[in-house]
Amino acid sequence: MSPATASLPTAPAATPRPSLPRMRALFISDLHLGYKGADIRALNEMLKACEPEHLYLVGDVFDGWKLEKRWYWTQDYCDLIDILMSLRRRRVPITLITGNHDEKLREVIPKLFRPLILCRYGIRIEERCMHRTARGKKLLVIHGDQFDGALWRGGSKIADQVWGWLTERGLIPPPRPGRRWSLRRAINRENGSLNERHVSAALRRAIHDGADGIVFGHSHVPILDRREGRAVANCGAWTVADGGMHTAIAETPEGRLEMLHWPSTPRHNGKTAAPCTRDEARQEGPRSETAEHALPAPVLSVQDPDSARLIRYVYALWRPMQPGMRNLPRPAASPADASTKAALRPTVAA
Ligand SMILES: [Mn+2]
Repeated sequence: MSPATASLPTAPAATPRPSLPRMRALFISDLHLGYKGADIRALNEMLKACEPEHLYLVGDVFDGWKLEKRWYWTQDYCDLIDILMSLRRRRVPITLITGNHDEKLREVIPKLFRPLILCRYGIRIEERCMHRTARGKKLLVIHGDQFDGALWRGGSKIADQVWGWLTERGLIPPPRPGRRWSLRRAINRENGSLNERHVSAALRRAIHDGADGIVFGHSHVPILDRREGRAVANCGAWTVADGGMHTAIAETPEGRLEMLHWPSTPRHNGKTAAPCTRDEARQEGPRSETAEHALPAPVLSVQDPDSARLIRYVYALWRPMQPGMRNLPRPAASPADASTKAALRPTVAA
């Protein structure tokens, strides 16, 4: 199984959308909604350009670690939820696999809401699932944080917080213009075997579970390989991309796995979407409570009233401890649904 590359546009914003291959299933992971380095605009462009028969979101869809510290939501996120809702209306099954950054979805109370989310929004939430390909092969779909050692699992959240604090304040300058310091790159440089160990652990899990292959994410390092007769696929990520490319894994109607590449969103200054640079951090000023209130909240809107409800559910799950900008979107036509509000209220206590 050799990784095939989808047609690559040079500038997605300016050129007509490329035609992606028809796909039976699309696997994307590590969207990290709530993290400023998430390039959801590029993801939206790709999702609009393809028509998967089944969509798998393979973990870390929401960056709860960031959201619970400071609520951050953009129009691109709203558009993404609208796209998911439109897929649901076209009866495309959506499976959301939980990851370590949205681990709250694995807790007891959110688990109780899974049937409601499935029934109302068409999104099935699971820790892992088995996808059956057109050739009848079983693919284990799992985020992959389960393969981390206990020590790394405990340390990664602290490392993430320290790293986020430093980068968002622009305290760590990029080593040279146009190239940011990357935790992943540093890990790869310092410990090239870390990723290999992750892949080996994934393969062992696939063998253990009697699967013919495994699709995962978590490390943000895209892989499509065949090991010991089994498919091993890492979807990559939709955060700041090395080389300006995001990736996804697709299953063709014939049951073959392919890696899709999609360019990251070019910014007006030519850079790719990224966390705050030093200058931007300075412009935004200190993140005190008063500063948050002084900023005009961006006006967000969604097309589908269900999208607004779903986003309120996400807000209820990761309601930040500090009061801040609570920019929740309004549906284009906004029928306030009192019954939904009542249904969502219990999760606030979670
Ligand atoms: Mn992860």
